Amino acid sequence: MTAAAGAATDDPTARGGTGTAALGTPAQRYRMLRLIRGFEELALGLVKSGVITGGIHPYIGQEAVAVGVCAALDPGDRLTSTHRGHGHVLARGVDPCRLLAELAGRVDGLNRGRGGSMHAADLSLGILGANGIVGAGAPIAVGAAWAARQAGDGRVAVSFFGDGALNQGVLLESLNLAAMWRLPVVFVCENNGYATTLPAATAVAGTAVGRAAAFGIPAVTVDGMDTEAVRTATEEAVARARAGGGPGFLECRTYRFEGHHTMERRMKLRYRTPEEVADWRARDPLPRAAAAIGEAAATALDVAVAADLAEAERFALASELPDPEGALDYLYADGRRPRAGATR
Ligand SMILES: Cc1ncc(C[n+]2csc(CCOP(=O)(O)OP(=O)(O)O)c2C)c(N)n1
Ligand SMILES: [Mg+2]
Repeated sequence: MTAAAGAATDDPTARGGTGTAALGTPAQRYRMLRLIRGFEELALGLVKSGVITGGIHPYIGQEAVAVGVCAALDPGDRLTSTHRGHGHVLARGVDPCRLLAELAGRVDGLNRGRGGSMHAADLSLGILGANGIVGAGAPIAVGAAWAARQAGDGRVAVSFFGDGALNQGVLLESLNLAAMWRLPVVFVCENNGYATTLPAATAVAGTAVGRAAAFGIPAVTVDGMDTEAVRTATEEAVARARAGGGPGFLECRTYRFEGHHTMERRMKLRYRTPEEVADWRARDPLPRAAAAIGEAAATALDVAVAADLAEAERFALASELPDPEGALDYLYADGRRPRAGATR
């Protein structure tokens, strides 16, 4: 990473957005797993120190899903993300400098510091947005898949969502339309067992894959702690969708090692046993991916990632906070400003 950091710029593409992440080799995939893990650890520290305000939903533990899915995509493909979306957008190629600046609300952030943790978007990378509304990315991905079909451009859309979205009506509507119109969309359910503190076991009647099967959509359950298993399953679904075979559905069984969000520690919630957390930590996707490339290669990549993250922190902290006078800028795509008083 070499770009000069810190100068306030009105050009959100001044840094990053240069292309989707290279995830073609096991080493590249390990590097991305490590980058996401390290990014989240860095962000957790910056929440604690007050640099990032408002909290975040850490993706730690679920990295294999983002990396496995994004490794199976082409540069023109599109995706929609969730409230727990840092891993998705990094795996797609977003520059960690600009994502960290976004989390810290800085002018050089991916979205000029106006989106924050839950609304990262980069159309140049096909990222149609993280989303604070559970399930709300699914119809957007279906729309993107329909647009691709109309254009005949062979693009596929991916919709990431959690087990909490399985009971949202909009997800079922999205599955139905995608199946009826045989749209090139892959639904990726990250089943981490909980929606906030609510166990999926007590909230989801039937199963995740059963919902897809009810609409005639081919669905598989995958070990979401295994990057290669996720990648292989995604490749199959993507190939079928691209060839006109319609939508696919993956349930990736995974786990978040941290709390639902960064406020959770202070709330002293007890909805998971230490044994359960330890069992899942023993299935951490990083050591498995490191073993595949060897210790020396993994250590070298750890060092390279640490340098990238140090640069990201420097970049984010050097960037300025936006001028409050401009709070209403960029609300409309055509550059209009809302009339005075319109926000009251
Ligand atoms: C429509 C809607 N309902 C409720 C919420 C509040 N909420 C935020 S995250 C969350 C849990 C989501 O669980 P899941 O989809 O399993 O994702 P995870 O947090 O486990 O990654 C809820 C209920 C919301 N953001 N949107
Ligand atoms: Mg969940």
